Amino acid sequence: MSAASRVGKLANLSLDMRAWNIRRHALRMGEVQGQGYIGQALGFADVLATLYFHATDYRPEDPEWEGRDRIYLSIGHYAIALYAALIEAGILPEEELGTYGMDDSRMPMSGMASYTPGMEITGGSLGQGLGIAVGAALGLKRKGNQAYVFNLMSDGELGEGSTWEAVMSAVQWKLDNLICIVDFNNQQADGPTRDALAKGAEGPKWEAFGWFAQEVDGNDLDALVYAFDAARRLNEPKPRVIICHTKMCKGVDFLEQREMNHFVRVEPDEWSKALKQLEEAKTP
Ligand SMILES: Cc1ncc(C[n+]2csc(CCOP(=O)(O)OP(=O)(O)O)c2C)c(N)n1
Ligand SMILES: [Mg+2]
Repeated sequence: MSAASRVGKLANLSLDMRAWNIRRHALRMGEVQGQGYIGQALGFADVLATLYFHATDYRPEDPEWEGRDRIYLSIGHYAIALYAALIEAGILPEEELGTYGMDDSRMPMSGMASYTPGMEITGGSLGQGLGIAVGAALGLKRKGNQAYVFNLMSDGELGEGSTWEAVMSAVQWKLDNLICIVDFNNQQADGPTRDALAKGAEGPKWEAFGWFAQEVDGNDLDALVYAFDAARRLNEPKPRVIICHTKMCKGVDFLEQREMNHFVRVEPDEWSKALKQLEEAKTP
């Protein structure tokens, strides 16, 4: 089944409604714990909506279907964002979000493959995901499997040497079935990425290594659709990267304005304010 027909089958919702729902699921999960990596989920929601409702093939009723496109969450701390997308995609039930971060929940704070359907790898140690994705993409090619591997990583992971080893390896193996998505939110645990080591334009670095690179506004759904289509359709034997410039906490302005929003704590009375803000921003 194509992505388009699957979306039609589930419900004919637009991508911006999907992104809005992903943000709402994430806020509701955050409220369960009073805190969490909410900023990443709000900022990355448009990318996830495009990924799950435009760019990939999967079967919600059979998450391990051999023909599925693989989505690898290298950034384990973004698990709340992925759970929100998996709920929206029909892979996880919405009722379960009330268990977020609790003992025995299938939604632990850091993503773990053995706990959660649709969580393909156990990420979290920064810089590991792309290497795993390279191995998986090579394996799929050797088996003649047409699926793509999408590796979801952060700008903080650009400071890990293992990332760049994997970047070179992917070129060596001509992995045209590998699409790396970088969430460039210009934020790390202790401050802005641009103050750490990513001073220059990102695309040319990846191109210099031999990748097909695109840089887009990661909160612009039209730009994302175009970039994902271009990445899939490119007829050249090289891996592809989409560097998505996103805004942390997008959609909730009092959270957007916080300077340090790597891990957000929200006061009990602020959750309803955040949900209300999101509601007001919803596109009719
Ligand atoms: C190898 C490794 N070093 C350090 C950490 C601790 N850590 C977890 S998230 C994080 C911030 C990394 O930057 P990024 O992923 O861009 O952060 P965000 O955009 O989510 O604020 C750090 C240092 C880790 N998980 N793995
Ligand atoms: Mg970051």
